[in-house]
Amino acid sequence: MNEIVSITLITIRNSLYNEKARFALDCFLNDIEYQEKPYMPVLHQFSVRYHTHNRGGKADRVSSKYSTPLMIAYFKDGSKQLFHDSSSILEFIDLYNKTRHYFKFLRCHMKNMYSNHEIVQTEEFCSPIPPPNKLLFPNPKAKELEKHFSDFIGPHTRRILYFHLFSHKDCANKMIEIAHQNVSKKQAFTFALVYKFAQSYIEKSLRVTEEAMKKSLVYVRKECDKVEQILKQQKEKGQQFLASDSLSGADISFACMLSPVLGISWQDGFGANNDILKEVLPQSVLDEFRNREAGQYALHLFHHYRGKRKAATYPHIPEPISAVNDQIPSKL
Ligand SMILES: N[C@@H](CCC(=O)N[C@@H](CS)C(=O)NCC(=O)O)C(=O)O
Repeated sequence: MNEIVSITLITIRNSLYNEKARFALDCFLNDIEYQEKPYMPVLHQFSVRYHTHNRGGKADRVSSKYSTPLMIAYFKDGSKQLFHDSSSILEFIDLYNKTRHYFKFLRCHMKNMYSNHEIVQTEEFCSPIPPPNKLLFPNPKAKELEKHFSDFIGPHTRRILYFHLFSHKDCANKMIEIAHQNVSKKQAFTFALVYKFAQSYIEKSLRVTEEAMKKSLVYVRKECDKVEQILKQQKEKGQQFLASDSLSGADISFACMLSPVLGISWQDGFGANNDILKEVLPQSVLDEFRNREAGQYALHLFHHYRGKRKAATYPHIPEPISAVNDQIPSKL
């Protein structure tokens, strides 16, 4: 098996889709170090173009062909593979884990077959497929929900957040401050020169208008209703998560896609410093989503399952604190 030796992740540091990739890497591939190269919007394009020889990936409904996350996996045989989309990153992690488990299973059996010692029954020995709690996609439902949340919640929560950020009276300073908290000094200074262009690019490409934002709010509310319904059905089956009895890609995707309207930051477990976003989102939005069951569920996932970053990142972001807020039940 061609093993991964290292991973580079090109990100827009504060983005929800990038957090989805980090969350999955930190939880499901935490024995492999990855280096994050964080960018601010617009400046990310230089890095994506550089690593893809200007070709980029594939544009989709919600992003351009130069979008992030871009993951580069370097293998033992010297080859590398590029992944241009958060869902394909999650699929790859899942496939990689299944493959290496299968190889361990084979090795284990061979060892037992050819040794005179007593048979050792390890976890790998029992089945060629890893246990469901080691899988991002333990069943087709997990995959379906993961994609659904990415396509139908992410674009709306992102628009809501950008609308409030751009209409804030101190928008310019807030944007520059976010840059100083999340990317290198040099990049933050460059961003200060281009933030106006970044703003109008984002406004146009993501249709950040008041009318669209209001519609987005309605969509997100409906999606939260659906999630609450799923959680209820899962509880009736005795399962605590959205697609199975353990954390899956569906849960990670939901938590990350809802995160912009929760004003989530690293104190909550998020892998970037988003403190300022809490200041720009209206209290009514924060209260609404943080207090409803779907929001509590997303916060619960960040607090208890986000996992720790293995690789050192630059600039340094403190480790997520899993301090449990009184309002968040430890078990839902
Ligand atoms: N389908 C993509 C969407 C990613 C996406 O929208 N990324 C945004 C950041 S939130 C981005 O990089 N936008 C810049 C661009 O499209 O050039 C995925 O899931 O990876």
